[in-house]
Amino acid sequence: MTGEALPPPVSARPRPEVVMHGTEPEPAGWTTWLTTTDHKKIGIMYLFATFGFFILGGVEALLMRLQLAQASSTLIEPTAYNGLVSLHGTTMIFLFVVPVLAGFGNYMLPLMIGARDMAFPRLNALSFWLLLFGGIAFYASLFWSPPTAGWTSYAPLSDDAFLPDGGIDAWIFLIHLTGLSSLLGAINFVATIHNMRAKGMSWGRMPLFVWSLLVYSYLLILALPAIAAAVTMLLTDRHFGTAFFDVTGGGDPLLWQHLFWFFGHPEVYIMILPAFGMISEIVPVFARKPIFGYKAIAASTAAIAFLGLLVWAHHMFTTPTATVVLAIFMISSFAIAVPTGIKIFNWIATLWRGSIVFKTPLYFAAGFIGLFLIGGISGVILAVFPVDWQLHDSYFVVAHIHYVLFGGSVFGIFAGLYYWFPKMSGRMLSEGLGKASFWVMFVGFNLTFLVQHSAGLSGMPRRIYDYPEGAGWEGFNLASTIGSFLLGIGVLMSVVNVILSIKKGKKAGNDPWHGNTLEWFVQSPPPVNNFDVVPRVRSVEPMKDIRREVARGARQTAGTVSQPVA
Ligand code: HEM
Ligand SMILES: [Cu+2]
Repeated sequence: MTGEALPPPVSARPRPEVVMHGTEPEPAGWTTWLTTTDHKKIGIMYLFATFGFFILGGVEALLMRLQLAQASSTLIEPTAYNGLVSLHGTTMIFLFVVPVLAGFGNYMLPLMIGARDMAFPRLNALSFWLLLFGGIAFYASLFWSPPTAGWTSYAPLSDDAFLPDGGIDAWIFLIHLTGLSSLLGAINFVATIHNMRAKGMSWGRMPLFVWSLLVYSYLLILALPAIAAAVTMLLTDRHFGTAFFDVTGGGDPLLWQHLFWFFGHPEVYIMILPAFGMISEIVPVFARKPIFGYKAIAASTAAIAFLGLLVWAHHMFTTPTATVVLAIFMISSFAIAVPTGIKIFNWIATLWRGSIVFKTPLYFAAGFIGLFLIGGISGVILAVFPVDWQLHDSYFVVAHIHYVLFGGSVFGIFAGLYYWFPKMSGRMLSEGLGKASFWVMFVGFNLTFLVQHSAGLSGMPRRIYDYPEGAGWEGFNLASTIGSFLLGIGVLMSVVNVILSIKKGKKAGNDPWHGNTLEWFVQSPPPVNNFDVVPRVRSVEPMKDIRREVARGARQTAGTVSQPVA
């Protein structure tokens, strides 16, 4: 060491502190996980359970891709393929993307708004257990007969006249249980955000991830009743003699499609808005600049949600519908591109001329922006109803959903994972392995799904287990299957990264990224009560204020600060 004087310790300044006496010691052991109402433990359980389902859904996808690698393949039976499509789509949506976002929300929300827990901690635990039991009930059907009507379970195929076995019933059970889980979780998020923000955190100072969670929650509350009603009607059609969807009894299968998509389209925004929120947190931190257009991003989140409730029939362009109605749904779908474009513009403007710090969370965030943009553009193309007449139920649609759901939501989720893992575990994920995982995923993803646009344009229908030689689809499918395994390897590299880093990773400290929001104020991992002292919020970037204040007080450059440790 040279002879330079040590800077005065940060804790030298007296700070007000709440000191508690006679608190119960924290219980330990695995049973605490079963009985916990701590939002952080519940969040961790959400993350582990949903990533488990992600792996299952991924294995199902790879099995389908193996079958489709070559024409006239006989690897997988047709009914088994139908089961795989249905399990895969349902798992990815209801057991992975929607609940994994709830998992991040659970963990981060109270920390980001300066609260000590969610508004209803026990209800929060119930949400998690309902989700887990929904997943278990659904997968139990594998021992009898899995559902085979796709993730949309269209009537009349899903009615008892065509699929009398229990698979559809297991699917209905899953929708009920996970739906209740999401609904209770959403009510909890809304109550927490409305009532439990730190002093000074007005609506205009709320982190953008929190804004997105609020809108996600309202959308769930508005959309879930439609599908809950639909699956209940399907249940009574199947078992109790009603005929809501049965033409022979005076019902109408189109009613299913309306109810399903009145839920289903908002569901895609439920799956993407919180990912948008994560990107809006990550991009400014790694661009070392304030977010460009905070208000526009928050407002566009609400605008997308509102418009998202008005476009459901763009999934029904091929049903008999008056042209004027088709035109209305086409135009309302186009309109969503405006607030979405605003967000993309603002993220790019935030990066523009920033002093960019190239870390893995930013890689995934940048990947997200590019891939989601492609998915958004193919979405606008499909919203032109005469184009949809041509491309409906083709691989073009499969490419589109995967660009928005995987390239969008899942890349966003990985960005969030790399960004917040240090807070949750106290350890850094390996940057080398993280970046390698990103590149393998990025290349694998595009190889898998870019060519599917072409397969769809040359006529390959979706949900087929087999295709003839000479249809001209062999090259696309082989490339896609190779890509999917690359993608699988890329995902696995991140899984390995988590396993290696959770115990052995580099110590993270409280604020490894120099974050803007309050979660970086507490220790990593945070103590049970989160905050001994809740800081007063004076701007959208309270941590920047705190660092500046400490630097001023201690007359030194801003270092990592923390709440006082007892
Ligand atoms: C390893 C990555 C993945 C691969 C290789 C993959 C592959 C596939 C394949 C082969 C299909 C069947 C297409 C058809 O026959 O119509 C499919 C359908 C689907 N996938 Fe994926 N997928 C992956 C990840 C995801 C993710 C992350 C999501 C959602 C977040 C997702 C959502 C869906 C949905 C909703 C369907 C439609 C299911 C249905 O038609 O009922 N996939 N995927
Ligand atoms: Cu839609």
